[in-house]
Formats: sequence, C-alpha cells, structure tokens
Amino acid sequence: MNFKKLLSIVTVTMLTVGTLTGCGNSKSNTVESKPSTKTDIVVIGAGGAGLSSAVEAKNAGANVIVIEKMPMVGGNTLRATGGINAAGTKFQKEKNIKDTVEKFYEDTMKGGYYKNNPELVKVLTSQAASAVEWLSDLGADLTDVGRLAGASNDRAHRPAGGGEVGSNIVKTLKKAAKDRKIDIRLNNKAVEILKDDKGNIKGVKALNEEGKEYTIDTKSVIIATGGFGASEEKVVKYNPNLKGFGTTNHPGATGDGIDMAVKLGAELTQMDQIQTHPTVVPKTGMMITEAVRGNGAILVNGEGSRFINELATRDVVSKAILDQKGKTAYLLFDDNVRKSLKAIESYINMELVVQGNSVEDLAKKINVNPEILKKTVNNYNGFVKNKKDVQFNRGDMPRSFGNGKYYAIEIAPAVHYTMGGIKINKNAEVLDKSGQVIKGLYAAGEVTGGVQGGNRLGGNSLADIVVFGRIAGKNAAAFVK
Ligand code: MEZ
Repeated sequence: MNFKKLLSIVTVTMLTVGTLTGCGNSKSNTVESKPSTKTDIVVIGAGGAGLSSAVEAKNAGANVIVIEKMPMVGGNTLRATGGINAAGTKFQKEKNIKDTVEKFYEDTMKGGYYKNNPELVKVLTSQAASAVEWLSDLGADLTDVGRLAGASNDRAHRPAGGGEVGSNIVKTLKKAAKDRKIDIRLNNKAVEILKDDKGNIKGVKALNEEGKEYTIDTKSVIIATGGFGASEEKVVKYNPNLKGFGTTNHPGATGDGIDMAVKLGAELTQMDQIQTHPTVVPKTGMMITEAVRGNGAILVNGEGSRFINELATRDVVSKAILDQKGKTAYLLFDDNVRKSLKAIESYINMELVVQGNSVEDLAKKINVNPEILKKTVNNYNGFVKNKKDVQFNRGDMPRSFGNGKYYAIEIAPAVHYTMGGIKINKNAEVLDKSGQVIKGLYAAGEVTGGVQGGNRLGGNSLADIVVFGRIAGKNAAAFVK
C-alpha cells in the first residue's frame, strides 16, 4: 500500500471515529461517574435501528439507556451507501417521479420471492415515506433520488449529488440522541436479558468498558444488534455454500441479539436466507455501491463482454459473476457516471479504481481484449439510444458512455445481509414459538426476520431500520407507561 492510499484510509477512519465516538456518555459519565442502573427502556445496539428507537422512545417520554459493544455508534448503517427506499416522498415529487406504495410493496415482495411476511412489508412500504421525512426534519440530506436493482422506480433517497447515505443518517440520529440527552454507553456489551418469576422483563446484564459485569433494571428491552454477517461460523451454519466468502459487515455484526432472544424463548425465522452483495472488492471487502450500476455502470467479464442485466436482483447478479472465469468481473463506468455520484470519489481516493483515457487504454490496463470491450460499449450505447437492451433486457439505462475517462473496478460477491432473524409482529414485538408476544421485548432492523424474505432489495434495509426502529421505540414507551 502506498503512502497516499494509507493516508486516505487513516483520514477517513479518524474522521469517522472522531465524529461517532463520544456520543451521549463517554467514559467520563458512564463508568467513572456511576452510571444509572435503572431506566424505563434499554436499547441494545446503537446502529440506525437502535438510535431511531431510542429517539422515538424518548420523544414519547420514556427514559432510555442505549448500550453498544463497539467503540462507536452506527453499526452497519454507517457503511450503507446507495440510499433509503421510500415511495411518495416530497423529494420524489420535486423530481416528478411518480411512485406509489403499491409498486414499492410489489417490488419488495417480488424481490424477496414472496417469502416476505406481507404484513411486515405493508408496514415497511407504507411508513417509509414518513421515515424519510422524519430523518429529513431531524437534519438528514435525502434530496437525491436514484435507482437501485429490482426497483421499478427511482426511490433510493441519499444526499445531494449521490453522496453516501449511511454516515449522513448516523450523524443525524446521533445528534438527535445527543440533543435529547440520551444515555449512550459505548464499549458496553449486553450479555443477558433478565426476566422475573412471572416472565416479565426485569433487566439487562452488561459488561462495562473495563469488562466488569453490572445490571440495568428495566421493564422493556429493544434488541437492535444487527445481523450476523460478520460471523463466518453462523453464516456457514445456516448456509454452508457461503464458506470462504468475504463480508461487507462491520466486525460487531455477530448476531449476539439473536442469541439473547433465543434464551428468552423467541422464535427465529428464515435464518438460511443470507444475501451476498455482487460488487465487493476482493481482499479489502469494500462494497461498491449498487448505485454505481443504478447510475449507468455495466458489468463485463474477463473477455470484456457483458453477461447479465446489471440491475437484476443481488442473488441473480452474484451467481452470474461466480459463473465467470476467475469468479470475478469488472464494474465499468465513465466520467458521466462518476459526475452523477459523489460516492465514487471515495473509491478513487482509496485507489480501488483503474483509470483509462479511452476504452482501449482501460482495456489494456485491466488485461481485457480492447476490440471486444469497445464493441460491448458501442452495443450498450445503442441499447440506451433505442431504450431497449436486446441482449439482457436491462430496464433502466440512465446514461450512455461518452468521451472522457473510463474506469474499472474488479469485484466479486461477498456476504452482505442476513434476512433471517428474530420473529416479530407489525408492532415490532418479539414472538415466542407459539406465536405469543414476549411482553416488553421488542426488536428492529437486521436482527429481525421476515421483512426482506428470500432476497432484500438495496435501500430496503435503511427503510426497515428507521420504520421498525421508530415503531419499537414508540411501543416500548407505551408499554412502560
Ligand atoms: O441496501 C443496500 O444494501 C445497498 C443500497 C447497498 C449498496 O449497494 O449501496
């Protein structure tokens, strides 16, 4: 790694850690100043779902403690790039995008092979627009709207110019939590949720920053610990075909919340449904957002030919890449796409992108036949012009390739999202094996199962964490009253 690349990675890391640690209560007002050991609600996990639920619970008048085992807030939300899906927002209307909740619902069910829980998908799709407006009112920038795979419309909301959405949302929710003086304890790991003799939630056992065990008395717990995509052991247990795959997940995504819920008798659902993201840089695990394809990039194999509709669902595109020689492919784009999506600048700064002054120049640099690559690009431009991809039937082709620079990133699929998890109802209440509610126990986000079915559409995870996080927060607050 050269110095420039190292500096860019260190700078990004320092900026992120500097912005996201020290939220709410840092060391000085958690352990050393004798933190409170009693509250109305404990939220386990300070990613997007946990922070959304904490803010709403506090808005509803409840006292909340959030415990987070990592040294920073954000979880996988911090890594989210492409957008948060919602239909019928004011931002879509401003751009004259005609979308409906019904189309959003149908896309989500179809994308999930109709394995999704329809009741949960109705909640997701009908409340996503108000989730986007809630975030926007709190200060998030969600004004750019783009297309992601499997969507019949532009509904992925992100910062102006196509910037990374996750860090924007986390920064917004962190500020909202801080403004409300919510007690967030970093480096505090929940180890057990406690019940009394009558089966009521009575507390959470946790380890503080020094690894010392303590108990917080509480009547209600919201589990928002994310999925298990960083635990190769769990991933392989539920889907042995994924042995040896890399992951896009942050190291804390190990499914702890699922284990805690199971001990309380919670039912799990669809645990074997694990998604790979098709465009991840091998070795570094850096996910290249689907928005690059959404904004016009194509995929080519080692010969320089397209081999799939780039906007097919992730399972389909991942399989197609694994069928290519060497099990990798190139994401190919030009200056037109680069200008449309700010997120691309980070990939360039990280030196993940090969650049060429023309198609032929790039082809030589990535060792692909220049004649074949040129023909591929010309054919694709013809499809854009005629608004019909006669080769792979790609629906949305927002821009053709032009003059200027060309870019390629070598990518392969990696584990991205665990669709299965704790079974919940539409109130975000956790269900036991007989379908009964476990009173006082709520869950939201990737830790739950059933919302995304057999395959999650890009942009639906952020919608899920905010919609169900808010529901869990409001309902837990009503419960403790
Ligand atoms: O929702 C996602 O996983 C997503 C949009 C990822 C991405 O490619 O940016």
